[in-house]
Amino acid sequence: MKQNIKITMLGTTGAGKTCYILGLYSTMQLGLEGFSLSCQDMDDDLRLTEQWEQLVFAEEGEDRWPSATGNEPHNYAFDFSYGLKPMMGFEWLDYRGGAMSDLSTESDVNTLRTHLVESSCVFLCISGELLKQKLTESQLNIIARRAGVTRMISYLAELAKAKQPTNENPYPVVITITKYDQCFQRNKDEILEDIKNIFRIFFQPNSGWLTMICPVSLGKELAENKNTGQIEPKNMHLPLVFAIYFGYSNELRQQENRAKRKKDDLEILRGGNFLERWMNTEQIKSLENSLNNNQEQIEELKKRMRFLRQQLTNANLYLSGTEMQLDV
Ligand SMILES: Nc1nc2c(ncn2[C@@H]2O[C@H](COP(=O)(O)OP(=O)(O)OP(=O)(O)O)[C@@H](O)[C@H]2O)c(=O)[nH]1
Ligand SMILES: [Mg+2]
Repeated sequence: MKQNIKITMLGTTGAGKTCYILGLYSTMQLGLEGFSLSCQDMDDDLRLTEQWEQLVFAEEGEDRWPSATGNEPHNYAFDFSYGLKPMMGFEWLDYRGGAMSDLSTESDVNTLRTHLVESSCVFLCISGELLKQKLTESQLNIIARRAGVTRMISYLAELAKAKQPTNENPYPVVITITKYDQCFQRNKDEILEDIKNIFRIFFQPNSGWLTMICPVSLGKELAENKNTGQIEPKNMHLPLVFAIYFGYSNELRQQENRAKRKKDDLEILRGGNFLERWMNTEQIKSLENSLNNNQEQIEELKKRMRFLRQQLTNANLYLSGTEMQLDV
């Protein structure tokens, strides 16, 4: 079994992290466009299902919502599948947003930092509640602080040191606008402009961040009344599809490097004189087989990436600030 990739969502307390993972799991548990999600640990399934049912079926009122996450973070491990065939495993940390602005003497702060530095993709969570109106320059600053963007940037600076993103080898980030029902009445392009101004750092030339801006919501009726509105999740799967796409993209790069090394080795072995070639027959054969194997895996990865990419054709994607589309 392949190793799980890790995904971290950064966001302050109340930004909607726990609700996001609940919404993501429950919409994908039954399958969405052929994709599905299952927990690697059955107890996690119970834990998530219970909270979800509370949200959807329990009596209306404040109690339907999960409580704020305590200082014991919970690590979930999921399998992302297509037609029930596992495509990739990933780990998700549900932690209290307060940990983002605590000293590193708190134990959950270190759990979060370790998870983040090992992550293949980061989701930054900003609540639609903060984007209800067009923001002036001075409001932008206040909102950025309220959304914890300054802390996010410190965390990402640490990540950038570990990953060294470049335009050739960019690092994927999803800015998820949670509770989008709260700002739904606004013009989307205007919201995108506000987001780019709040998260300016990701939209700089040559910065090497590949950013997707993605609105998500647990239901549009929540805009009217969050305690009685119907739960009807929107777009929850898209950030995950993006993260899995880049999980594959990393794997593809590794496979391509391996194939290249094998090709070089083969060339040297085949370049020998008759006697040398005869002596290396076995080695040449085994390298050829292993190269074929690599090439099959490369084709399979590309196929999966093309497939995931189809889900993202309407997504708002930017490489170092320039709007772009994915290609394989
Ligand atoms: N209108 C609306 N409200 C939402 C939505 N999702 C979450 N909320 C509200 O936001 C509150 C906080 O969400 P949580 O997911 O608990 O926030 P969190 O980021 O996990 O917070 P901590 O655990 O304290 O870090 C919920 O209790 C809901 O009241 C949504 O899609 N729409
Ligand atoms: Mg929480």
